[in-house]
Amino acid sequence: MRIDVLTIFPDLFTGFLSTSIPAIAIEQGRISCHTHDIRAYAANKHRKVDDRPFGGGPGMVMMCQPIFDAVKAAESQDSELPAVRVLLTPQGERLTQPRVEWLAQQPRLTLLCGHYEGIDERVIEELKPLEISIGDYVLSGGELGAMVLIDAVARLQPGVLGHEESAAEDSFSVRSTDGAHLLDCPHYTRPREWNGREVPDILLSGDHAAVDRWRDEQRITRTRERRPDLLQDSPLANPQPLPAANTNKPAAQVARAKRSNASHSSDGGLHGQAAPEGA
Ligand code: 9D3
Repeated sequence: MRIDVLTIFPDLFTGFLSTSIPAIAIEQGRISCHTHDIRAYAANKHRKVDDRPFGGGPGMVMMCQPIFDAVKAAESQDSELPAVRVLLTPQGERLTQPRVEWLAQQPRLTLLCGHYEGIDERVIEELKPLEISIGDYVLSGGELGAMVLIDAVARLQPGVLGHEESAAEDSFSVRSTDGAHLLDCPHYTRPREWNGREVPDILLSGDHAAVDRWRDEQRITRTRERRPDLLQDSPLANPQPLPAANTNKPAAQVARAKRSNASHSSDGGLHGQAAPEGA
């Protein structure tokens, strides 16, 4: 997959693209990533890419011409590869894992990062990008959104994750037998006791089937407590009896096992921190 990023802050991408999963995907040749400085396409000699909004109001608006020319210049490279254009914008469709999976299968992405108050609507109409938001909070520009998207698609390219190849096929989380997305179970490593806290006995039992049942139960109860929206129509939303989840055996016998850690808080995983008003 080829990715072109159009931004007025190309430097933001250098550390990101040379680190961790994106760097591995690039080194393996699974993706290539090319940043383009929109400012380099400004037709005026002051390299101005924004102007005051018609109709008045605060802030500046990104001009059509530099953006359009930057997209055309980027896509004229390797032009046999058809590009899916993506505009990162708070007005966009919320990015979800099914959308990430679709994007990860495209041969080429052109990611357009806005800044300032926004982009002149006419160049959006002309380029017809898919408009994507990464969540309901205010960023100062689209660059972090582009990095989120690149990271999410890079790790889905075949061979990028050294382990658990199934992660590339499935989803952002484990799925129960009825298809509901579940949050992950808690994880532990050495030492067996730390700061007076012990690893749950079941994980030290050597009984792999019992461990699998315990992890399923943890996934289900955590999802109920923290993200009930993920269960919406699933029978797992019903607290009892616990379905057998990914096994054919009842999870009930381990459901009330001793809990020596704080993974069953009733505050939505906030660890005692109250959510701000209106959250
Ligand atoms: C406070 C400014 N807002 C006035 C109502 C509008 C606004 C303009 C530009 C808000 C944010 C931005 C810049 N954000 C992005 O370009 C962006 C973004 C985001 O802010 N949140 C979530 N996802 C994304 S993707 C791109």
